[in-house]
Amino acid sequence: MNQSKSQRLFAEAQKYIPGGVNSPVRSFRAVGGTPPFLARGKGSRVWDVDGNEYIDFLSSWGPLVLGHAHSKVVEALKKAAEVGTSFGAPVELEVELARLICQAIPSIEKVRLVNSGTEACMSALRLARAFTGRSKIIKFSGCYHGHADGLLVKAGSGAMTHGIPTSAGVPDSYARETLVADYNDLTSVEQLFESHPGDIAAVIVEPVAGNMGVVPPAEGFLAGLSRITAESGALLILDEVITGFRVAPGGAQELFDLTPDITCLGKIIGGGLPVGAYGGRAEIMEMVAPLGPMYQAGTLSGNPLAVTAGLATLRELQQPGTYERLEALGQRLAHGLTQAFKQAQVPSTINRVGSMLTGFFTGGPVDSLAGVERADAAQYGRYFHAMLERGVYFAPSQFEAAFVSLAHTDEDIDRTVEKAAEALSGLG
Ligand code: KE4
Repeated sequence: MNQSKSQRLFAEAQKYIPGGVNSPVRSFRAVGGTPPFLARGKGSRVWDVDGNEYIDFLSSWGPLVLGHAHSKVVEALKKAAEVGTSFGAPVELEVELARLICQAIPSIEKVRLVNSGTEACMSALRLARAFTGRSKIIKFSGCYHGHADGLLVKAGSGAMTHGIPTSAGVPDSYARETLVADYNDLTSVEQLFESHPGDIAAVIVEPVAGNMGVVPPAEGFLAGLSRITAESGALLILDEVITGFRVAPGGAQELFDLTPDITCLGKIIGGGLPVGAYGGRAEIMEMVAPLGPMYQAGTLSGNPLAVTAGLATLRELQQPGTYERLEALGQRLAHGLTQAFKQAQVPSTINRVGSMLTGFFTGGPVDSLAGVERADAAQYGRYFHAMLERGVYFAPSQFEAAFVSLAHTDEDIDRTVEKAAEALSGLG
């Protein structure tokens, strides 16, 4: 595969940008090789600067549920840009997007737009601490909620129940306020509540884990978190940055019949432009400045261009049949890949919820971080490159999700499965 222009650009990029990328996972460190510099996308396809074409399942890590350069999104953006890009003053579009989110997700009575999923989760945790007056939060190992200091934390050794930083520059004092439980393990949550009575402000969770690869919630896990938080006066925060408007019109909370106290959103609600959001019950959201004492702000929050792309995307998703189509495409891909792995006699587990899925290179079940860690990440890397060379772009890490969009066709899926069978047979 000719990558000469990408290789030249990657060398040039590394002169000016740390690692040559503006987000670490794009660097291909997890799978090796040179990341193709992409030049354009349309529908289910992307092309790199060397002219190589790919069926794209990275989907910009989730936002492009309509596919690339959807005509409705592009046309709306062109019109919006002609009347200005940002005002730093309220505009009608912000009200329309906020109303659409509140109508789609009943647990959200009021919502604040921000610029990223990180900002949404960071603000939600500050809000939970402001509302409860408590300082500790619980997150789950293997879940990711953006790069705010207090969330770059992993479980301390057995004896310690408080977290330790996973990143340089995060003070131990910040990490100590974060407790880490095991995903799909309610006992680990109950133990933390027992060891920190009355001090836990919130539990934040990906209702379908996407950041260790896709790990669905075990039966009763999410309902158990609702019960435990309600009984203890802590808040339940669902991080639906990936699952919001992805797995159902009302997100994972509709799929699993949950009523969280706060929901974080991102990705799809921006349609490929920078939008995040956090929202919840009115009595909680009324803590947020300028109404209440919890401060949060942003120059470009609710930016007219970003909101335009988000509105165009969500309105398209409201067409009848879209979620049935996403489910059918996701099922077709998971089924085909399962057959391909079986035929090649490669141990695998395909985890899927709707149009988000991961093929783990390990026998199943993969229902916890321990299960994920059994996966052969090196073999995944070889498979990833074998697929890239065959014109299929999956996530450049075993521990991420692949996304199907409404732009993918049955032919795209069948071609992908055919290429997977070829790639797997040659893995050795
Ligand atoms: P952003 O700040 O990247 O917009 O959102 C952070 C975030 C929050 N919550 C969840 C569940 C997320 O998945 C993310 C971001 N996801 C990663 C990859 N899964 C984005 C890719 C990247 O970091 O470049």
